[in-house]
Amino acid sequence: MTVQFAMGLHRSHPIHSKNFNMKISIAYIAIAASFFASVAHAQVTVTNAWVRATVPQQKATGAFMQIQAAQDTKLVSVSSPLTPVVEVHEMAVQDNVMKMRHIPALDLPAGKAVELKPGGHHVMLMDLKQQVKEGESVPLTLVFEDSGGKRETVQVAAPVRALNAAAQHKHGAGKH
Ligand SMILES: [Cu+2]
Repeated sequence: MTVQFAMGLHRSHPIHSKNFNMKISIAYIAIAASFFASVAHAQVTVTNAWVRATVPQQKATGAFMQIQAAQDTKLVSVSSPLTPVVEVHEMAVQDNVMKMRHIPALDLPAGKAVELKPGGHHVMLMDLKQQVKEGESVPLTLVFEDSGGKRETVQVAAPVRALNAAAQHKHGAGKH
C-alpha cells in the first residue's frame, strides 16, 4: 500500500526543463533575425534602361526600364542633362482615349520588379532641343524615397534605341 502511493506520486511529476530550453533558443533566433533585417539596406536596382530615338523636330520621347526596390519605395524624380523637363507618366483611359498623365511619384512595392515600358508607365523627356539618335546614350538621374523617408539616387546611362524598339522588346512578357 505504501509502495503504490510513492510510485503514483513519481509518475505525476512533470518534466519542464526541455520545454524551457526550447523557448530560449526560439527567442535567440528572433533576436538574430531582427539584427540581420536592420543591417540590410534599402537598395534599388535599375536595369535595361533605354530611350526611344526621335525624328527631327520631335519634342518628346520616352525612357523605359525595370526597377526593383528591396523595400517599399517610390520613384520621386528623374532628371537628365538632355532637357530640364523630365516627368514620370502613367497611361490612363480618359473619355475612351488612352492618354498620358503626369504622376508625382511611382510606387515600387518591396521586392516586386516594376516595368516602365511603351504603353505603360514611362519617363517622359520633354522640350527636347535636339534629335535623340540611335546609338547615343542618355544620362538619367533617378531619385527614390523609401517608406521611412530615406532617399537614394541612382544614375544610369540609357542607350538610345530605334523608334520600333518597342516591338523588339516584347520578349519580357512573363510576369514575376
Ligand atoms: Cu508620357
